[in-house]
Amino acid sequence: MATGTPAGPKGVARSLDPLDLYDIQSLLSAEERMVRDSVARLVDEKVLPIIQRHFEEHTFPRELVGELAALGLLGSSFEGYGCAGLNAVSYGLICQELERGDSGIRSFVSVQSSLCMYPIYAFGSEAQKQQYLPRMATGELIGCFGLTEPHGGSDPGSMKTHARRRGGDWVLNGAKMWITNSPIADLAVIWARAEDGIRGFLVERGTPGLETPEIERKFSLRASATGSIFLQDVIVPEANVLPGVIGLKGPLSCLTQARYGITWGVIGAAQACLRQVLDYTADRILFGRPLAANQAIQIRLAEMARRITTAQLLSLQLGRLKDQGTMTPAQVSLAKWNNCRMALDVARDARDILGGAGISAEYVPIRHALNLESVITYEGTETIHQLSIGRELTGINAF
Ligand code: TGC
Ligand code: FAD
Repeated sequence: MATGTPAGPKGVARSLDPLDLYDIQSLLSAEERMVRDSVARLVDEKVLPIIQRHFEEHTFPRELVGELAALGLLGSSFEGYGCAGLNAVSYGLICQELERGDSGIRSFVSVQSSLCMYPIYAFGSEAQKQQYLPRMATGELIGCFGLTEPHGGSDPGSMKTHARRRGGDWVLNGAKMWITNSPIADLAVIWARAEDGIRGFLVERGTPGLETPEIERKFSLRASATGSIFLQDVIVPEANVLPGVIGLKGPLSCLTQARYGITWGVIGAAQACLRQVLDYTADRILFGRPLAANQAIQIRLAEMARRITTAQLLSLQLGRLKDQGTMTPAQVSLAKWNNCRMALDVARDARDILGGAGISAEYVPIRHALNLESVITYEGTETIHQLSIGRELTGINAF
């Protein structure tokens, strides 16, 4: 947004962009700004007009997949295989703009890019990369990532899903729960315990014994498809095992990629809420003056801007560290915790400032707040990230 915002009701001139008080955009390269602006246009023109209906109807807007792919947003960070080869900050900006639309759309891109294409790119054989990545970049193949199990997602090391060798194949048995995209996925990256440790398996839809029922009655991420995965004597050929990793560090390093994107994404959701309350409180007249003229309201708006600005600086520096190859999981945990908490608090407070209108689908905060209840939980709950930082600070594992 351009600077030089018009004067407020009392005629005080304003020079800063309320959604970018520290002029973060001046720290972006021309290419990063171009990526952000093109995704912002897509969100304004294609996502915002339809997203509320999909949220209400509890449907994933599948019609957007081609649009996301056409802009190069699926696997945008990877080199080759039909991918755009963008840097980490650009990926962050993509997440930010998509989540300004809806967390469900950012979730779709996170899962496709960071949780499905990334393990194939990082740990797959050349044949697996050639077979899957180009078709995932075009959206022809949709992926899902099966790590969480019904007995407790915070502790994936206690995984029960297992893989046994049978001749040249593997036989998978187990259950996964809360899996984004599983009902619509063509390919599932399944993490299962083998004799030598946790391994990743590429399981294609249609494989006998694989079921992916949708989880109904969600009050959050309603424009995203979430399901279970049941595996009963599912036979996977050796060619579909990821050869490059054994152990929990395989799935955890995928989570690091996705959590990084989430730190940016939630900023977009918070910005959408702040934008809405700035407009609303300027127009709504109570006690003979705009709601925005009350000190108590201005303090709440200032608090939102302070927290958004802090989150922007965290994510930008995290992105620069990622681009120079020095980002660590504990740094990601700090930003995932801080930024999700920030966005959820902003969305809840924005909903309150709208009064009764705050519960209406005509306004965005209630949808973002409901979505963010998932975002603060998945990819490691707030507590898990706090304990990760505690472990980094003390050297003591308190999990
Ligand atoms: P721990 O002993 O700490 O680690 C085991 C091995 O993994 C390595 N490691 C990591 N590597 C890369 N990135 C990370 N973030 C890593 N964290 C750990 C570690 O070095 C070790 O390697 P090695 O070689 O020594 O074996 O494992 P732990 O069992 O103590 O667990 C640690 C803990 C609690 C942090 C971990 O289990 C955890 O992160 N739990 C939360 C699980 C979680 O986030 N699940 C998310 C599921 S996917 C999802 O939610 C998708 S939503 C997507 C959407 O819709 O957007
Ligand atoms: P639990 O692990 O049972 O945790 C319950 C509570 O206990 C939490 O508050 C937690 O913080 C707390 N807790 C846990 N351990 C400790 C401790 N040591 N000390 C103190 N408190 C603790 N997973 C996937 O694999 N793939 C996906 O695509 C995916 N998509 C998702 C989409 C949605 C909409 C949702 C809601 C979840 C998704 N998940 C996915 C699962 C998600 O990662 C898990 O929900 C999350 O990791 C938490 O696991 P859990 O729900 O089993 O909670």
